[in-house]
Amino acid sequence: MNRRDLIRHSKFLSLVLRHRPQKIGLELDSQGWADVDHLLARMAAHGRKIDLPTLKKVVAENDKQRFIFSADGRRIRANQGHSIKVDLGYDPLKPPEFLFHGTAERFVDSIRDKGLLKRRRHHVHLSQDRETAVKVGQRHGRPVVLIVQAGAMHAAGHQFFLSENHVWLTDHVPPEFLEI
Ligand code: HQG
Repeated sequence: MNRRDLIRHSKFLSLVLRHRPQKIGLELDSQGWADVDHLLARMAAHGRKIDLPTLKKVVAENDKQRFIFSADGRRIRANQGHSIKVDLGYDPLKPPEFLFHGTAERFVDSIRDKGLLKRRRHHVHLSQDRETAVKVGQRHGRPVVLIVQAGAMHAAGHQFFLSENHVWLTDHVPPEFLEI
């Protein structure tokens, strides 16, 4: 499978496992898991037929490890990034002193005013390294990297979670904890 196909399959999985399972009549449980056989059947029924080895390859080679199989290999879910309501079950964790958020220049004034909002996702997404934040920001336009005073936020009672694929998640970053 070439890189283009990998990306195409990954985008489709992101769509149905994070945002619109109903597009193919897929059922997710309350923690966001889909039965693998059911997923493959629903994909096939909607002109997106792939076999199990291909699905495994898409999961294993995904650049951000966006998806994970359950220990028994029978279920699959997205590690983060959902807009539909799911309970990922991550435990609150003490974050590093500083985390990074990549955004676009045109959002900065509003962020300075309101802080970082999760908008359509479940959480605000933060990274442990600046390089990742630059890439995330580039998706939206001219990138700007903001430094989040995560340690101070945590000390003030804000909860943080770490996804399976190492994305830090929190509900809202008030402007006073941002270095812009
Ligand atoms: C911005 C991708 C104006 C925020 C990435 C961002 C990440 C505000 C955009 C993950 C704002 C939301 C998440 C405010 C926040 N005023 N704009 N007050 N507060 N924003 O895509 O963080 O490839 O929902 O800065 O790599 O960019 O999908 O969030 O620019 O890990 O796996 O509103 O999604 O991962 O955009 O990206 P998004 P994000 P995947």
